[in-house]
Order: sequence, then structure tokens, then C-alpha cells
Amino acid sequence: MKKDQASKKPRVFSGVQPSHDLHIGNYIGALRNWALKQHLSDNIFCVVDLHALTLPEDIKPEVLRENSRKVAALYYACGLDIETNIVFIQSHLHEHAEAAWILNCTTPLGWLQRMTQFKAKSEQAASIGMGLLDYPVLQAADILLYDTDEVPVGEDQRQHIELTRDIAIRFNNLFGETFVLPKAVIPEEGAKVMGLDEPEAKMSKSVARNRPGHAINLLDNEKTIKKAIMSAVTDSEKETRFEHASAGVINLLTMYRALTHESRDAIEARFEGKGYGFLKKELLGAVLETLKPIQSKFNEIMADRDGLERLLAKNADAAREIAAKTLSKMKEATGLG
Ligand code: AQP
Repeated sequence: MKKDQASKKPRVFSGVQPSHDLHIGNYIGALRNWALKQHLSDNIFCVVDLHALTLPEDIKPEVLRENSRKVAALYYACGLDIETNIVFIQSHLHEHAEAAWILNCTTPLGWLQRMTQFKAKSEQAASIGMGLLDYPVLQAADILLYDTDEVPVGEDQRQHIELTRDIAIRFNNLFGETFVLPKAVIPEEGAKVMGLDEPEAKMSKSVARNRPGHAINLLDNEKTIKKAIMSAVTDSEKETRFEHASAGVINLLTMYRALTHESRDAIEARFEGKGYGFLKKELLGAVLETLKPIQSKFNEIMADRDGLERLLAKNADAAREIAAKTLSKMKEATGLG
């Protein structure tokens, strides 16, 4: 499928749910990489608030609405250029839900029941709605509406992007070439940041909400961050080599590496024989240095609420122009409209 766009640069699309506070895993696994490579691509970044509704009892309406603005402001605060990136809120466009319905009709149920994120989240929730099962189809709609080539995400999303490709291939086979096939772009370092209090499980927004010390949130103050890092799970050894250390120590080393860009060898040499207290102190320094400018840029953007609302409305119009074309192709192909 050829892309109908003047730009030769690949189209990048990604998003984050404004479900709870964003953490350093979201930053290292996703947001930071969007900013680092933004000049190489033609970018669209979405705040996926429809996805955040998949566990509706988790979040109050006024909190969801406010979180969506905060996440958009954080995208910019983490380095996205305001002029060159389209940042918008998913529910500002009806095209996403409409495209998801059409894809629902062509996606076999078994594909969704196999998703590991669905299995994990449905085990944790007291009751689940259809939206949770359907989450990856809406995600596929998000991605496919924009003729996306690359989806920069953390490791946990790999399976969903593979499913998006399968959904696109099936639709193309059934109704003719309609979608570009996207691929996941996963960072080499920090693709899966683990919980500080439970280094066997990934750092997660929803877990962090009920467990202080699980995550470092991007908007946390210095005292909270220090407490979380200093009480991170390690072990009773002194091993600081990436290949030999325990899960908790590898997690600290990995975060340190992702934030400082130092080589593994340099990091192992720096921490050898020094004890975990020193590693934690150095990591704290790297985290604070990273988060300080992000927090001050975030506060600046949030202080001009009208400006932010205008920007999001303008970007929603720009996104709609692209999404509406693809949706209309989907309707044409399937005999709708
Ligand atoms: N621990 C992580 N390490 C590296 N990358 C991560 N991402 C999430 N957790 C980690 C990446 O962040 C982006 C946004 O994720 P999302 O909000 O869309 O959904 P998620 O993957 O389900 O994130 P969370 O933080 O775990 O939220 P909850 O608990 O609400 O589900 C994605 O690119 C993801 O890979």
C-alpha cells in the first residue's frame, strides 16, 4: 500500500493512556524516544483517553479530563516540538471509535482473548467490560487511521502492535489494500522498566496508584523520589554487573544507563565494589537531573490553559484531516456510508 502523503519521512504514531500519573518507565520506554527521534519522522502522538475508560471505575470523569491535558503537556515537556508534532486527545475525534467498530467486525474473538495484557488486567479487576477485551482493536484503529509506519513503544506493547498488523492484513485481504502495515520500534535499553518494590513485574501506572514506592512518577517531588529509590528492592550482595546482578539491581543499573547514556562497561566500572547505597544515590542524581527541566516546562505549559486548549483543538483538526480520509476508504471498501 503506497502512502498518500507528500512527506518522504516515515509516519510515526504512538500514545499513552491518561489513566494515572506517568512514570519513569513510560518516559524511558516511550516518551523520551519519541523526542529523541522526532526530526527523523512525521509524527502524531495521541493521548488515548478512550483507552483509559476501559477500567471506568478506576478513574473519575473530572480526573480523566484533567489527566488528558496533563499528559499532553507532558508530551511537550519531555521534548516534543510544539510546531512540528501533532499532539491531540483521542476522544476529540469520532473517527477512532468508528474505525474500531469496523475492525471489530473483522477481528476474530480468539485473537483478543489471547492477549497477555487482557489476561493480566482481567485477573486483577473485580469485573471487566467489553472495552478491556477490545482495547487492542481500538489501538489498531488509532494506528491504522494514520498510515503509520512505526510505533515507538515499550516491550509490553509488542504483542498489541503485532496484532495490529494481523488486523490490517486480514482487512486488506477481505476488502482490498487499505492499510499500511506498521511495525513496533522498541528501545534497546529500558524497554521494560520494572517496579522498584517488585523487580519481577513491570512498573505500571495502575499499580503505582495504590503502592507508594512502586514507581518514580514524572511529576513527583524530590522527597518522594528519594524515598522510592532508596527503598528499592536489591539483595544482600554487592554485585553490580548487568549479567550477574539480581533483578532489582539490574533494574537500577538499566534506568541509570537509559538516563545517562553511559556504556555498560563504564557503568560496571563506576559501581564495582561500591555497594548499592552509592548506586541508588547516583541514580537519584540522574533522575532529578532528568525530571527537573521536564517539571518546569510542564508547569509553564499548564499555566497557560487557554493556550493549551487552543493548541489541542488545532492539532485535533490536523489529525482529523488524515483520519477522515482513511475512515472514508474503510467505509468505501466495506460498503458503508
Ligand atoms: N514499565 C515500563 N517500561 C518501559 N515502557 C513502559 N511503558 C509502560 N510501562 C512501561 C510504555 O509506555 C507507553 C504508554 O503505556 P500506556 O499508558 O499506553 O499503557 P501501559 O503499557 O499499560 O502502561 P502502564 O504504565 O503499565 O499503565 P497501566 O498500569 O495503566 O496499564 C507504552 O509505549 C508502553 O509500552
